[in-house]
Amino acid sequence: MKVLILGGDGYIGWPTAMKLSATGHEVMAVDNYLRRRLMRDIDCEALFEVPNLHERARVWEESSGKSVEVRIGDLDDWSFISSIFEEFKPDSIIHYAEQPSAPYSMLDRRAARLTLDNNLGVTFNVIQAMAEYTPEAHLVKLGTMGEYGTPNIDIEEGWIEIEHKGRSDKFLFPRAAGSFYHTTKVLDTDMLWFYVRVWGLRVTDLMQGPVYGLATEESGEDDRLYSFLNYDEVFGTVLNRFMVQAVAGYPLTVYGRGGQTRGYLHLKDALQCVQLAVETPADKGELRVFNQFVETFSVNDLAELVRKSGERLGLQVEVKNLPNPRKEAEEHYYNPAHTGLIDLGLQPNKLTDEVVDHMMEITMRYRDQISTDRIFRGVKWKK
Ligand code: USQ
Repeated sequence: MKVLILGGDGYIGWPTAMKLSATGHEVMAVDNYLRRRLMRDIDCEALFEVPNLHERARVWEESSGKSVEVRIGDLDDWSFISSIFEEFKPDSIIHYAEQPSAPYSMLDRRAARLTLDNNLGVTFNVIQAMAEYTPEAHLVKLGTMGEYGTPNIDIEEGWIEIEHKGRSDKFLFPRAAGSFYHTTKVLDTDMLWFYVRVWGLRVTDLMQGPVYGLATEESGEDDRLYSFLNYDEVFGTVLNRFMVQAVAGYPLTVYGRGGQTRGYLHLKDALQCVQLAVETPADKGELRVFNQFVETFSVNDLAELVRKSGERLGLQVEVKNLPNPRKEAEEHYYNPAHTGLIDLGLQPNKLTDEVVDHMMEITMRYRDQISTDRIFRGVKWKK
């Protein structure tokens, strides 16, 4: 298949490009380096330097013999995105090209506006380009479990049957996002659903939980092929942050009471899920939704896993409850369905002690590069 990866330089984008090219797909990766620029702008650089996308593609080709075509440009610009679709004519489009950080979207008005313009603008352009150049293609769009929030009922896989006054119908499961970033993903879903209804597009919307991990089968131990490892408060996700904190001897930053529960998955499983979605496309006129995670943990559970791993590796790990800078439930019911991807063949990699220890060992290699003043800056949700 010809697979177009939008946001191909990102934390999941680059590993996806390697994985799908290794599998034999013809891959083009497109990015405008937005994440790199934002990381630089707000002084949140990743733990180690990551070569640019052209360079990564060269290293990958040398090590695997597989090629990834690279294009750099802004997908919010119609002349650029339309030229990409016209040239490459993808069978499948994976859309990761969004500002991915909840705290970034809550920094200030400018950051919120950038998140809104970029995320909605690119999704809109992708829809228009698909309709114009590749109406039979399948769009795999990265959404987030955070679209649902933490309702006091079981979360279904995208859709819910509602019976009301003796009649029933199927609706998108109610959404209640917890940050402005998550809200842009809700708006994406609504926009996609509209164009699926009126233009009959094929779309899979992946509700993904927080991802952890770095090495994949394709990167092996070659750090030139690793993703960004962000440990700062804005771009780092919680488990990656805790591991770096443990290695740096910085008390683990549990926000509030630490009962916040989410569905997590290893980067390798995120790749499996996306590959399964690409290889078994949604039907024409279908908005297919999968809840993409493997197991649920509270923040306290994760802190405890990292603390114990630290003990095994000879590190003294302290855990500290900080006043929560976010507005979120700290104790809540959480039971989301997640059978769709398992039914397609997902083989989950669980967060075992060995997996935590391996990630901690990788992190320890870069101990001298950790700058602890990046770890906490207190981006507040409340005005
Ligand atoms: N948390 C802490 N301490 C920290 C960092 C986070 O207690 O130092 C807590 C947060 O308050 C939250 C949970 O850990 O309750 C997860 O936070 P996170 O920063 O790992 O994840 P989040 O902001 O929700 O965003 C990440 C990705 C985003 C993706 C989302 C999936 O950055 O792109 O959409 O995970 S989900 O959380 O399911 O919406």
